[in-house]
Amino acid sequence: MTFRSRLAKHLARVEAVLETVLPPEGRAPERLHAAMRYAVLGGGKRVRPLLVYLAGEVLGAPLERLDAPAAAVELIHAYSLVHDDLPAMDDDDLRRGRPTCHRAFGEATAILAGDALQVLAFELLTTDSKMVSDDHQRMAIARELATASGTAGMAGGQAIDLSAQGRQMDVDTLETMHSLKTGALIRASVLMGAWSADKPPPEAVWALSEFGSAIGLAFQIQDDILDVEGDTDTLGKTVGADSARQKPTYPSVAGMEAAKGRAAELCEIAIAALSALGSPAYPLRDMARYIVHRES
Ligand code: GRG
Repeated sequence: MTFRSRLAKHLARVEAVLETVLPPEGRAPERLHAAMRYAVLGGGKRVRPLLVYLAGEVLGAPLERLDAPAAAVELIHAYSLVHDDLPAMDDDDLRRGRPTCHRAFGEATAILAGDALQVLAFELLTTDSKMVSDDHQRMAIARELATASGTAGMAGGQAIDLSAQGRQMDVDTLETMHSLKTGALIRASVLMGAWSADKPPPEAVWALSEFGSAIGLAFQIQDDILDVEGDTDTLGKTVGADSARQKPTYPSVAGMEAAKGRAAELCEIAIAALSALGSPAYPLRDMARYIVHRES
């Protein structure tokens, strides 16, 4: 199967799973459910769920075991985007090519929608009957997602980001911020796939963790590059928003050439981490290349 057709298959799968796990729009409270569905189902590349499927497949996990972890990580991601776009955070008007959730539904409903998406993710992980049956592995899956979302992950990275606006930052601090804010959830996606396999060998989990850390940071560096060189229509969000807010980004702190060099270097580090996993890991290698070459 080509990489492209594998991605198309997994994309269709996660879209169908998300459609089923979200509350139907006609169920009360209708406006809240409509806002949740708007935030999740309105496009997006689905990079994190794709990584759950691709990493799980490397270690032989059946696809139906990966559905709930894949949907759960996208629910958390969608939640983070809704809250990140709020007036108290980035105050953005455009997301995935249309008005942000608070622009479409109002601020209070957007906050609630984000909150409800977060708990729905964990409800899914604790109730899905098709996930891996080993209790320790199920706990590990929930733990990876929780840790990557909290103060040692997204929320912590966002806190550094908020305090850094308009200030100087060195490259090491910037990399820490990026690894927490964005990288942690991408690494968690890879590990949630790994923990879904039957007794994953510790060396394989370690290799996938290294892979996830490297592509997680590379993903945010490419996001910074696209904030300068991308196109608003292709990206579906406003280009130049980070520079306008005087946010430290890789190009603003280290220069564009260094940003591109570091993204390429991290891609190579990620691919090297996969070497012990052999040819089953080729789709993850292709995913690493996509992450640093994407235009949206
Ligand atoms: C949600 C736990 C939690 C805390 C709230 C708001 C916040 C704290 C953190 C923000 C994290 C955040 C929004 C990071 C940006 C990551 C990023 C590069 C988003 C864009 O991801 P893509 O390109 O978007 O995968 P699509 O639309 O394709 O899904």
